[in-house]
Amino acid sequence: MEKAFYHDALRLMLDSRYFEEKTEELFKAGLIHGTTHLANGQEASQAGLCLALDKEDWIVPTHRCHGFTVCKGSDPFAMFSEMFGSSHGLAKGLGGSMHMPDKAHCNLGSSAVVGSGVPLAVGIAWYFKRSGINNASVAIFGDGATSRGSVHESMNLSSVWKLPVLFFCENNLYGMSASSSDMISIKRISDRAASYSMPGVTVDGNNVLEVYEACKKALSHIKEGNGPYFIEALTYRTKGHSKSDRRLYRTAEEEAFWAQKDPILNFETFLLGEGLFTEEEIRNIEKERKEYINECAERALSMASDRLTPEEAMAFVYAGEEA
Ligand SMILES: Cc1ncc(C[n+]2csc(CCOP(=O)(O)OP(=O)(O)O)c2C)c(N)n1
Repeated sequence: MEKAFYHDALRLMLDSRYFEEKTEELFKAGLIHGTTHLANGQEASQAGLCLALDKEDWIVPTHRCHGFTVCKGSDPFAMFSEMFGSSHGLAKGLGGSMHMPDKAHCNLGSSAVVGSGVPLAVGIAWYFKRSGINNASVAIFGDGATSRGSVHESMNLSSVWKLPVLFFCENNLYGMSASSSDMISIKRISDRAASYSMPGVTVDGNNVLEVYEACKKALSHIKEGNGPYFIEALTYRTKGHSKSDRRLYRTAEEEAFWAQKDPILNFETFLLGEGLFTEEEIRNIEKERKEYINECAERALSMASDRLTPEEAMAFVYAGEEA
């Protein structure tokens, strides 16, 4: 692997982490309203997946969408703007934290309805197959979503029709306060793939290289016309489910255990251990990315009062598909 690849992997994970840290700060300062779902701790699964995708492969993320959106290439300025409700946002300020579609970066955006993006990803895959386009679509969802009928129906139909879709399950061990071990009848969610005649693997979702390799393999399988593939990335969200969650349902020991599995720290230790980067290079990349994300946030904040007028908003909502 080239040094540039490792650099990209670190850069994407740092951008995602700093984006979440800044978002939390802005919420606490009362500058962003509504709610938000942070994905601190899940950066390896976001970066590993997006590094493996071609530019024209589509993703359909979940309510916890910031990291995937950053890693797929969206401009953090437009993402912060979206959360400020400004017209410079990805949905011109009408969507907020959970709704960040970005057609230019092949990201359909997400919905607050758990599991609802999965059939949409299957729809994109169906379009690809019918049109003879050799791209994949990725349905991203959490462990909680795997108990929803829409996920099972999507897996079944895409397998029957051999559609180019990657089912990417981020198992962060909880659906709100419900532990996946209490809510899901099997130990490895990826075992469900067998019921729908598709390959299913579980990977260390805190190891960016492992996620990347698994996604590369899955995407080759998919693009060779073999139908869907299922990846379960085992990870942990270090923050609460949403901003009001005090995490009373889990222990300090559990959180400490996962803190030492931090995907960024572990990747940096790997880069240093292999002699791929020096300590100074890593600190410089961290500094550069933090400054970049903070600058995007500040610029978005300085223009936060630019809003669509009610007439513009209506015209945008009811615009044709080219809008
Ligand atoms: C259909 C539906 N049911 C319930 C909710 C409330 N809800 C929001 S997020 C969430 C947990 C989802 O857990 P998971 O799919 O594991 O994703 P995570 O939040 O862990 O990323 C629930 C139950 C919802 N938004 N939609």
